[in-house]
Amino acid sequence: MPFLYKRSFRSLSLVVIVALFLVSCGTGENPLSIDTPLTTFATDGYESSQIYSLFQPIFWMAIGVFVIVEGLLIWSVIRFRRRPTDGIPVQLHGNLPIELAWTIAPAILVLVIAVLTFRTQAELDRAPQNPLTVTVIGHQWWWEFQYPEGNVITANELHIPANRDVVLNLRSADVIHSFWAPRLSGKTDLIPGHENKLLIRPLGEQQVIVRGHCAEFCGGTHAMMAFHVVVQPQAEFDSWLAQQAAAAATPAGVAQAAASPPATGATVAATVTGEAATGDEVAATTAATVAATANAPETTTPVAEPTSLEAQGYQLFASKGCVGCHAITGYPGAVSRVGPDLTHVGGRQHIVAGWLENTPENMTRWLRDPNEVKPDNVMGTAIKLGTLQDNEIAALTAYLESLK
Ligand code: HEC
Ligand SMILES: [Cu+2]
Repeated sequence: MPFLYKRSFRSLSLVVIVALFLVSCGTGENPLSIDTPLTTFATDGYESSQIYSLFQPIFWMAIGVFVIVEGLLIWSVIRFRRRPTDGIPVQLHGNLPIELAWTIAPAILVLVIAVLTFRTQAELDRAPQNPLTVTVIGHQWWWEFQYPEGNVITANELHIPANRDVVLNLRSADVIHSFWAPRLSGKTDLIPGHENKLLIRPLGEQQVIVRGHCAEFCGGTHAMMAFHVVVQPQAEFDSWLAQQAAAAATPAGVAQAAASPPATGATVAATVTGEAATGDEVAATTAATVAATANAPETTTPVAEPTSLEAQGYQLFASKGCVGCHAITGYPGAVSRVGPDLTHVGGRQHIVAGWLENTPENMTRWLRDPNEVKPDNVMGTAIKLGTLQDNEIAALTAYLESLK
């Protein structure tokens, strides 16, 4: 029976492989697939178009090599196949013309590829003209963007002007990440303790939003470390930057006493603005936050009751320990850089590192149970299913969504 057994095993594995393939092609829940595809074949930037025009000749040369080599192979197999009347074929050793040909032809091809590649590399390494500088800090598993020009810090949504050189200073707060927005440029690593630079120049007149993703495995939820790049005409970019530089509005109805909420955990978390939080700080803050959240006594809530949902959310932002990890400019005590800056979170199109569209439903889902959305994430160490009650989630959502 071993023969029969082998055959049925083989057809079974074939069925399994085909089924796995079909499942993998299926409709996995990936909200990002509705966006512009993450592709190098459509270019929205000078660098990506340079890389694409290097790819094209190399691709066609490779196709030529493939067709010639496989064609000769198939032709020889058929033409020189052994017939029943054939005896032992002529025994050869070496053929100088053929050996010269298959040494020199590839050498010429490799030389051509090298020249084209060096030309493209020189173009990618060109000196920037009047660049905008943005510092990009990779965190497990989200992106921080700092604009020294406008004194602005934001997260997961990089805004840059079109038709202008942009220099990205790439840093990491923890492990190695890689910045990859293929429609704009190739990828470059973010390495702890070292600053890499990436020059990009988006092209076009209209606003475009392109996707990006971390392209270096960086731990548990690397697969959900996405971002978006919003390319805008310079004037629109300028007004965006000015708007981001403004402090967050304090909701109407916040009682006078709440204007200076208790700085829960913020003392531990207070990191120098502009510096990335280190892993140790994250741990320290997490501990502090958990402690602060646990023993935040009722007395820390202000005397007067806040009148609106936003105002309640404003207050909960301190009393629930959010200030231990998040900065909001204009919110007393909210200066920590462990998590994304939330000063204008309501104006972002996505939350949770490009993963969820920024809707009240998704914000609610995130605050109810961060671990359900994104396993292993740092916020999930402090905020778990049940940490926040439904009415608290509603208030926090209203407050955060009001921060345009
Ligand atoms: C232990 C630190 C910590 C605490 C406490 C914390 N967060 Fe977070 N938060 C994070 C981190 C880290 C992220 C990024 C998660 C990711 O995408 O991997 C995040 C993400 C977010 C985001 C999404 C931001 C964006 O643009 O993607 C929101 C909104 C948010 N937190 C709100 C809150 C609120 C409200 C609280 C209080 C109830 C809170 N957080 C408490 C660390 C924390
Ligand atoms: Cu990463």
